[in-house]
Amino acid sequence: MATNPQVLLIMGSESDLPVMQEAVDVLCNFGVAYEMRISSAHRSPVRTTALASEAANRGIKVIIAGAGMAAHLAGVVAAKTILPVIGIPMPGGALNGVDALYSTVQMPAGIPVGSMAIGKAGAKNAGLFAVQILALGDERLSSALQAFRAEMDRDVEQRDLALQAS
Ligand code: RP5
Repeated sequence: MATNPQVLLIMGSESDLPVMQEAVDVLCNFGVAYEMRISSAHRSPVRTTALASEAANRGIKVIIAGAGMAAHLAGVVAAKTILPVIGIPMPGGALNGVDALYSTVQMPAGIPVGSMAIGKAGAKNAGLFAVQILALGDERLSSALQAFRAEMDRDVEQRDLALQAS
């Protein structure tokens, strides 16, 4: 477990780990210290609310919450902290993540959750969005994000050049 984590990732179940790993990989690539926990809004509600309400005092700056099905985790976490909470709707279940998307994105007014897309793309963007928030006060992260964007741009150009040459 990292000392002085800046990002707290919470997932509702261990079954969410393969998707959450995408967010972790981004944080690792940008050298952002994180802590990852399993805690469910319905199976372990007391632990979940404690994790959320204690996060700011522990130096956490951003929380990423991933859950599937009737995904109330991000909303419950957001209700217990004023830190920005980024939600990742998990795929799976009978509706393959559409239920989790609606549950995460359709927060009633007053308690915002920044919802990402369903699944791995959403998890990757959650990691990037957390880095962007941290970059507001961190020149190193700001420069690293600029370099990341430039690299994506170069990659698209190279793929296009290869296509034209084929
Ligand atoms: C949610 O229910 C979890 O976030 C997970 O996405 C989904 C299924 O959980 P398991 O039954 O696999 O533990 O709470």
